[in-house]
Amino acid sequence: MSGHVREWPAYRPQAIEPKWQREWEGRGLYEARETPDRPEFYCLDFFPYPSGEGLHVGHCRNYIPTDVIARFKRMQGYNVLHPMGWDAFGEPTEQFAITHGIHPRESTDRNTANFRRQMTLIGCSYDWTREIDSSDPRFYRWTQWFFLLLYKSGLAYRDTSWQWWCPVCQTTLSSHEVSGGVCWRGHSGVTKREIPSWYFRITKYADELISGLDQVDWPESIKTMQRNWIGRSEGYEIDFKTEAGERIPVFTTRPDTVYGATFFVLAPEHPMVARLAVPSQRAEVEGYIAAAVGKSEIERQAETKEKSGVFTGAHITNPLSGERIPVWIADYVLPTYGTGAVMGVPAHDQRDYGFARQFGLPVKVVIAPPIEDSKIEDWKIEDPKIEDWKIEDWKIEDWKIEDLRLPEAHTGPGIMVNSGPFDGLANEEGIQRIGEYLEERGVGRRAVQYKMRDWLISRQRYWGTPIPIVYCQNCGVVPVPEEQLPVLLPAMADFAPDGSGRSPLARLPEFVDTTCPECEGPARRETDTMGGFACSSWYYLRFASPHYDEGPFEPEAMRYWMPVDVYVGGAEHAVLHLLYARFWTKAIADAGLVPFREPFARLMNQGQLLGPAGQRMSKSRGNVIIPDEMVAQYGADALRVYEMFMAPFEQDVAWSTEGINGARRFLNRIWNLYAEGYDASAQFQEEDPDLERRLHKTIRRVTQRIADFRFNTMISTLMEFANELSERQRSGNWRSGSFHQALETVMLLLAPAVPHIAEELWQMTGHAGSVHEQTWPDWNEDLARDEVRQIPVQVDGKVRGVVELAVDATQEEAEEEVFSRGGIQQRIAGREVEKVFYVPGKIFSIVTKAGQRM
Ligand code: ANZ
Ligand code: ZN
Repeated sequence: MSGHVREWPAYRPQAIEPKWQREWEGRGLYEARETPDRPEFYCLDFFPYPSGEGLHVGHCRNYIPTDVIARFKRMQGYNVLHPMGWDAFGEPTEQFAITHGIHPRESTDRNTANFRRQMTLIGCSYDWTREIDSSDPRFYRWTQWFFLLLYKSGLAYRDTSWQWWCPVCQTTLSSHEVSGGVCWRGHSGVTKREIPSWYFRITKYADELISGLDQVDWPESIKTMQRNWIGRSEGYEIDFKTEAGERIPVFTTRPDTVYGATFFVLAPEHPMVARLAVPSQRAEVEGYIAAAVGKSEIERQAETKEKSGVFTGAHITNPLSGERIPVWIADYVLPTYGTGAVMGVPAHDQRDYGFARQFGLPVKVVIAPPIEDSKIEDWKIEDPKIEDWKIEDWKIEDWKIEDLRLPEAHTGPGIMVNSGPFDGLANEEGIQRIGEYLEERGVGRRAVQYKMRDWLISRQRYWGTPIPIVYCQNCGVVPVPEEQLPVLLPAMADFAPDGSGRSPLARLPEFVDTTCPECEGPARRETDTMGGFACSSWYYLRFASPHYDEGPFEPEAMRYWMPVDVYVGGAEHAVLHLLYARFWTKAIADAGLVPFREPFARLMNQGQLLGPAGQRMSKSRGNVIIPDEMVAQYGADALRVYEMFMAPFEQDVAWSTEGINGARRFLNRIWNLYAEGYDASAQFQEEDPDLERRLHKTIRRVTQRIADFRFNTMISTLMEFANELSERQRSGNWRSGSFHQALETVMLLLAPAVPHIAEELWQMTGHAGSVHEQTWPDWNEDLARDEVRQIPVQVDGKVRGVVELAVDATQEEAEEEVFSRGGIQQRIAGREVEKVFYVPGKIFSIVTKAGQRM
């Protein structure tokens, strides 16, 4: 083809990419500026722990899309803050250092250098002048400062009680970091130990941590996990009375079942246990307690396991029914929830049911299921009256479980029976009425309970932020004065824990022995360090003014940049980091230091990238693919295209070599388009209105799709348009002003996604400056408007609605449009969709599983 402006070499990303990376870095293109003439945009990745293995292509699914957004926003005229730093303090780093026999300082520096190199390699546009490292004294000085702030605000306190202890990590852990007896690092066998520890009072913010979720644009699944984690329960405390006249309150969410309590259970740790147990039972009770405290909460609460327990020999009186019921001790009742005591209602609570079964205790039905409830059949009450039951028929006080053959507790709604003056009420109403009644009689009150516990921050480990506290014989607990910060982490060659349960720092007298800041007498330093989640709870604030040394952040910079506009990372951080950071922000806001209460306005979680065979990428499976190799073979831009195109952003997907090959072919096609079709000197006479319309639609779609995190369809839009252009080139239909204009614009549209090839083309086609400093193209609404058609939608063969679709809508776009319609969703009504057909321009058809059977 003619029209060459100059000799075009072949597309060789390996030559182009490092050249531009050096050039951009040298020109400070990505340094975040705070100028009043532009709006700001803060685009942040989760704080990575710089592991020794470096990045694999799975991590790139996080860093590439955020890079695209940062570049896109810059071109849209924003001052963009897109920083990177290292979550270098904490357990993973220390463990790596111990296994590899190097000091964590050295491994951290080595690993962060490697991460930085790899991130540059894939074209990330971070502002490296703002790089931070949480293990750097210039950073952790402020982590300590925040500890003191929490301390002064009454949000940090020391407590000695049973803590989770991981025998492998050799440290105490927060209850948040333990699940099913396994610690967050994957070690099983977590037990409990009594070690004095520091806690952060996150429970003070429980309600706001729930309500604040309504103000942020986060995935619903993460919000739900946080709500469940906080676990707010509304209920009542009801006072039962011992023979000696002492009150023991229970916490219940079901006051409507109070007449159904047939026994009473105390947690083994309950303070009343010792006083209640009658002498003949005492030995058995003590034996039971000793066994119970060693078990994990999970073991104790498992619904399946056989219940264990022991009778105290004592009885207690139900304040409403006046019944005397036996008091038991059982480990399924936890000391840390509610009041540590429950009323056992076996007919309506599954755990109580299991307990009653186990020990032959009576079961008393007080909520009768609606007659149409199929369960009634299963109950097999051999009583003809059941057919047309009336409330009177349910006077079954003395029914034993043998008679009733209740196969399980009836936990659903129903009508109250056997409940004195409340008989006949719907149980939901009963909750209200019994609540009022309890309050009137002064034997109960409203109560709210949370599952979430305070956050234990002490770690008996070396590699962390030293807790800035001193213990003095005269003055007690003394915070280290601000001007003495940082309390430096001393160098230590042998920093492995020694099994004593104390921090390795306790072995250094020169660290431990100090003088009291208040009385100047002899004092000892706290030797525990803070868990790594302390650093990640505030690091995002530091990026706004990373070199500021009069405080953790410069107030002006804080107001300018925060909150984070988009925050991107893996879904595994749903509760720990993302909850802790919200808590710190609220505490900092209450101290009057920041004007916002939620740190992350929008959150997105990328899907996992699995190995080629669909398994998790891991060193042990040997299926880890690293970007270095892919970049060497295909180029960073091809890797970027493939990572975005492989699947919707949030979806898990397996790696495919064919896929990255395809991405590379796409870039070759783009390159050739310019090599053969770009003519800067020609004067074009002709117009191509059809191409112009397509161009403006492409601009609109690419713009909207980046903003919506639909990177895969953003790429396919670019591919379709490139095909369109190639098509015209092949048919010789390309010497128009419209074609030329399209080529000019496509370079800009490509720039965020494939920054290197876009820059090279920009330069090859004789433009000045960097393509990344250009303004993002606008579309003309008249030209971009889709020609639409009314398409009937069938569900299981019947037309159930009509949607408006662009004539050139793809199957994917059509599905998106159809399934977002409430009316269609109603028609499907929860049935599983089996197949979907779209006959372009004619009909959209949905076949459901149930529909197929019909
Ligand atoms: C009587 C009852 C009857 C209950 C019934 C439930 C159903 P959530 O929703 O999780 O807050 N409970 C209270 N304190 C406990 C503790 N320390 N250890 C174990 N269980 C405890 O659960 C509240 C219910 O959990 C409470 O309501 C109590 O059992 C139990 F048909 O009281 B319920
Ligand atoms: Zn002192």
